[in-house]
Amino acid sequence: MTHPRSSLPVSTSGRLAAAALVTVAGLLAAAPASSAAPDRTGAATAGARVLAAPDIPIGNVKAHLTQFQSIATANGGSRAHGRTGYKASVDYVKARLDAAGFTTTVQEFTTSGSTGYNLVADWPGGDPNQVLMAGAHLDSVSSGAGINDNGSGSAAVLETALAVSRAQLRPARHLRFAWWGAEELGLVGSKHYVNNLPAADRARVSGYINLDMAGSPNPGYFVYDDDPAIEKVFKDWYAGIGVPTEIETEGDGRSDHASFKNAGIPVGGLFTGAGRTKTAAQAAKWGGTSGQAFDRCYHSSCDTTANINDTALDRNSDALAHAIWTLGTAEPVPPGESYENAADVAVPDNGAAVTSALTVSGRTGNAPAALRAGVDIKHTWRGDLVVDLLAPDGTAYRLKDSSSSDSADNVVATYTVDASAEPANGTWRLRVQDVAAQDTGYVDSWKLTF
Ligand code: DTR
Ligand code: CA
Ligand code: ZN
Ligand code: ZN
Repeated sequence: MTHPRSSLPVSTSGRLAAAALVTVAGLLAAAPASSAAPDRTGAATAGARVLAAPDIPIGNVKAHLTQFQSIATANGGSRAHGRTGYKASVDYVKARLDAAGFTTTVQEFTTSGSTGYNLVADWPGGDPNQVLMAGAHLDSVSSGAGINDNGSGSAAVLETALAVSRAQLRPARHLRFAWWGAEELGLVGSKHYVNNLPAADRARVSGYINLDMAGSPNPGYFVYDDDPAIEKVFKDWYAGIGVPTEIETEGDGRSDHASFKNAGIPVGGLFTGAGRTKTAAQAAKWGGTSGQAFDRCYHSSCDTTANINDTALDRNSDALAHAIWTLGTAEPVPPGESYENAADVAVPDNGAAVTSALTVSGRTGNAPAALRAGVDIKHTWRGDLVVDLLAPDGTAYRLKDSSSSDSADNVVATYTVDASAEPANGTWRLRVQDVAAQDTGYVDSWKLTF
């Protein structure tokens, strides 16, 4: 399919000044949103440059669950607030984070006559005025080990934090991870944290991501419908692996993200379902058993390491890492970032079309509505030539038509194309065909400027 050219070529007399080529490792700041409200999430906007997240090894995540199970077994069967099993859980997570280079803080509070503990871990570096947080409640109910609720979320957040350390990530934003106490008593730990965070520090939190029940045995894939930018990062990630998601509708007020939302902080999160029943339509798209609860062991003694769907937990762990890397490292792309191919490609006289390829990577979102295609084709009687830009999916954008009257030499021009329907990343091609006998030439170079 060929799109009509979106605008006349803006011919240039000389070659464009070659814009600096930026490698994948290069990070460039994200253009702040132009909306009235500050873009506190600083979400990756179209054209922002981010680093790709690593895979989170599900084996590592499950090893944390095994630890939580052992802790519960050794401490009277639960990891509930006020029980020794909860503090032992805090000590386990803290020890892993200290060994990985995090700055950890244990915040104490009292509720229901017992001391509670929040664990907060800061990854050194990043903009202290843009703090991206991810958290999970670490406590269980008193009836069981709480492996899905919420060892799953705690383990996913822990392993993502450890992946940040393994990568020695240097994100644009400051990363902070947290494990909350006494969520089951009414979001007590996270409320305590937010209420005791000075207002200036609260304003520095650009987003909070919550995982509570991330590995339900009969899983659904629910994304919190709160902050649009965080929601989009998760929905796009799941769409990328071909897994449909639903909006989490029962979540409002039901977990620790509510403590942050009530303070005006953008929130998001993931959930695989609790005691509600999976419908037939949901089973059709997600698998599992319709008419059965997403987690039959919700708040029960059978919420053990046997009560986990590995695929769901793996996906949510990877999705969380993707969100942390995407939202944490997104930096703006200065105007004029270009990708160039200067290899000569001969254009056969009155013959088959030839192409020259450019690979774009490390960008997020779609190409801009004003993507600039600069071409330099050496060819006598340029009227012989038809020139198209091919998007990674093969969609053709006509840049230049042939002309029986254009006898001038060479095509040195910059065309502006509305490529906003095309993902930025991928292999773009310039396609050139000589459609009239006599006169020959070659593609000297071409570039795309985002
Ligand atoms: N309140 C959480 C479990 C829970 C139930 N519904 C939602 C929705 C979104 C997140 C969590 C939940 C608990 O029992 O810990
Ligand atoms: Ca994984
Ligand atoms: Zn619970
Ligand atoms: Zn929970």
